[in-house]
Formats: sequence, C-alpha cells, structure tokens
Amino acid sequence: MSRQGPMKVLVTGGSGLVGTAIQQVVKEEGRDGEEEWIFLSSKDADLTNCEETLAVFHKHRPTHVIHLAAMVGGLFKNMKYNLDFWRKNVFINDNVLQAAHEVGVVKVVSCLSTCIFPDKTSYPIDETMIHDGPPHQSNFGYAYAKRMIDVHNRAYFQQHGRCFTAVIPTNVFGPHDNFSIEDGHVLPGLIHKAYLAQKEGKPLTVWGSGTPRRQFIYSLDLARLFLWVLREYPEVDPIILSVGEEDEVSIREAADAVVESLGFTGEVVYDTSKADGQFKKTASNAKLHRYRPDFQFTPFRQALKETCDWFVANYDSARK
Ligand code: NAP
Ligand code: GFB
Repeated sequence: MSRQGPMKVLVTGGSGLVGTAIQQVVKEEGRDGEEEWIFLSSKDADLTNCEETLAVFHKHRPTHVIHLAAMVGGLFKNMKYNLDFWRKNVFINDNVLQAAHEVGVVKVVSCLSTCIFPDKTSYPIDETMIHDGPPHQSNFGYAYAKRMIDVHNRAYFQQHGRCFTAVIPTNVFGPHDNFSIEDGHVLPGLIHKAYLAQKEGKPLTVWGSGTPRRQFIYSLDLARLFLWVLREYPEVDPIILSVGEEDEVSIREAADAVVESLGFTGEVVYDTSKADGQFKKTASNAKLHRYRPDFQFTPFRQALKETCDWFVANYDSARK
C-alpha cells in the first residue's frame, strides 16, 4: 500500500487556526526536499462540492492528507446552525475521504473533537466512547457529522485496507484563530472582547456562569502532534490529543487568565442569561502518553500570552 518517493502532503483547511500552525511547524522543521506540503483554503476548492474536491485531488495527487477543512464555530454558532454544521461537514468529509481513496492516498489524518463524545458519560472520556450515547444537544449537528468520520475510517480500512485515521483534540486556541465575538470559541472571543473593553473603558462581559470546564490545547502543540500522527501513528482507531485532566480549567479561570495576559484593568461581569453549553468533556490523554511520554505541552499561561500578543500585533488583519 505504501508509495515510493517523498511524501506529498495535502492539508485541507490549511488556512485556518490549525492549518496555519502546521504551516509554521513545517517551516520551523526545515525538511524541504524530503517532503512536499500543499495547504488548501476554500479558495482552492469548495470541498462541499464533489467535482471540485476530486479536481483538486487529481491536480495535486498527494500521498498523504491532513484533513482539517470543516464548518467550525463556538457554542453560540453551533446552537444557531445545527443543520448547516451537519450537512456541510458530512459533504466535506465524504468528498475528501472518497477523493483521497480514488487518487490512492496512503494515509489520511482527519480531525474530530472532544465535543462529539456522549454528554451523559463517565469521566475521563477515552477513545472507545465515541458512539456510546447522544452528544450535547447544543452541537449535535457538528458532533454527529464528526462521529461519522470514524465510521468512514473503519469502513475504508475494512473494504479497501486504507489507513485513514483521526485525532481528537480538545478546545484549540492560538494565533490566526477566528476572533469573531458572536461565532468564535471562548478564548478568542474573550480576547477580542477584553481588547475592545480596555480601549473603550467598559466592563468585560463573560457569557454564562463561568463554571463549565475545558481542556485547552495550543495550536502549535497540536500541530507538532499532528505531524507525529501523520508520520508514525499506526492505528485506524482515533487518538485523543489533550493536555492532562489536571490541566482542565473553568471558564472563570480562563477569563481571569485572558484579563491578566492582556493587562485588562476594568470590571469583569458575568451574563448568566447566556448559555453555559456542555458542563465538561474531560478527556484522558493516557493513550497519547503511552505513545509519546516525552511530549511537553506549552504551559497554558505562556500559550495564552503568545496568542494575546499575536492578536494585538495583528489586530487589523486578524479574522474577526
Ligand atoms: P478554522 O480556523 O475555522 O479553519 C477552517 C478551515 O476550513 C479554513 O482553512 C477554511 O478555509 C476551511 N474550509 C471551511 N469550509 C470549507 C469548504 N467548504 N471548502 C474548503 N475549505 C473549507 O478551523 P480550525 O479551528 O483550524 O479547525 C480545524 C479542524 O480542527 C476542524 O476539522 C475542526 O473541526 C477541528 N477542531 C477544532 C477545534 C477548535 O477549538 N478550533 C477543536 C477541535 C477540533 P478558508 O480559510 O478559505 O475559509
Ligand atoms: O469555546 P466555546 O464557545 O465552545 O465555549 P464549547 C463555550 C463556553 O464558554 C460556554 C463560555 O460555557 C460559554 O458560556 N463563554 C464565556 C463564552 N464567554 C464566552 C464568549 O465570549 N464566547 C464564547 N464562545 N463562549 C464548542 C462546540 O463547544 O467547542 C464546537 O460547540 C467545537 O462544536 C468546540 O467542537 C471545540 O467548548 O462549549
């Protein structure tokens, strides 16, 4: 099944938060010549469209694929558009995996999320629990679409012997995130809101009660792990990419960290009329630890400071 010659890696969603982090890590590694990398954005092909997807795969004929492209958003965007999250992501995933199969791609690494696990569950969550019960109702469209990638992967292996696998990251953040206040995730949303509140001398409003808990992973750490999975992880079964259970923080602690990183000096208020979403989705990184006991995560405060500094320095061009 393996092809001769250097790896030619196609990254779908190569212009997003995770894709740009992979671009940076690949550049830092400087393995020019040994591997060829192609980073796609939606401008290169609309991957919800079958013909455009096949055309871009035939054009580049990759040996390996990192599949990131997806309709993505925070809690509040998910609550509004469950149907769109389901349909777009199902189309994208079916098109990408079938096109990869048709051009003979040796390995695909797709991207799931810890929000796809059952809402009513025991903790910590592990890789065996994906299909054990319904996901949280706030994002069932996105969650079921992502779960189906695991079905695709097992079926491509069973029927065609393909090594199509997936990683399961927790909440990701970093430079090049979507800092949209309405549609983005909590950390970029809070960074943007605190930046504006400081400038305008207004309070920072955190949505919900602040009690839900999240494990955050820095996009550059995730990118390093993605490269290891692409080159070395041998399983079709997915792997959770997460900091430890002990590194989970409450939304209140995350907001406090944003306040500190940005040097916000105003009042912080909580709008409890806004949804809290899933209370927690505490994931185990025991499998990752077995494979990569050496891997060092960037400390949360340091990663958050780097992200805040990037946002301030790139305010005009940042996605928001
Ligand atoms: P992002 O910053 O929103 O980037 C999304 C990427 O997908 C962009 O490159 C976008 O292209 C591309 N894309 C979207 N719709 C497309 C379409 N119809 N055709 C072609 N390309 C399309 O998202 P991200 O946070 O990097 O997410 C990357 C992956 O990680 C996704 O699979 C996501 O589900 C997963 N994930 C994310 C998180 C998180 O907290 N962010 C957590 C767990 C898992 P344009 O730039 O041209 O729009
Ligand atoms: O990152 P987030 O939107 O998504 O975080 P999830 C939501 C939590 O942060 C809730 C609180 O408890 C919100 O009440 N929060 C406080 C805020 N202030 C803000 C704010 O300004 N913006 C936002 N967005 N939240 C998403 C899923 O869940 O996780 C997606 O809906 C995706 O499908 C992603 O998988 C990783 O962690 O709740």
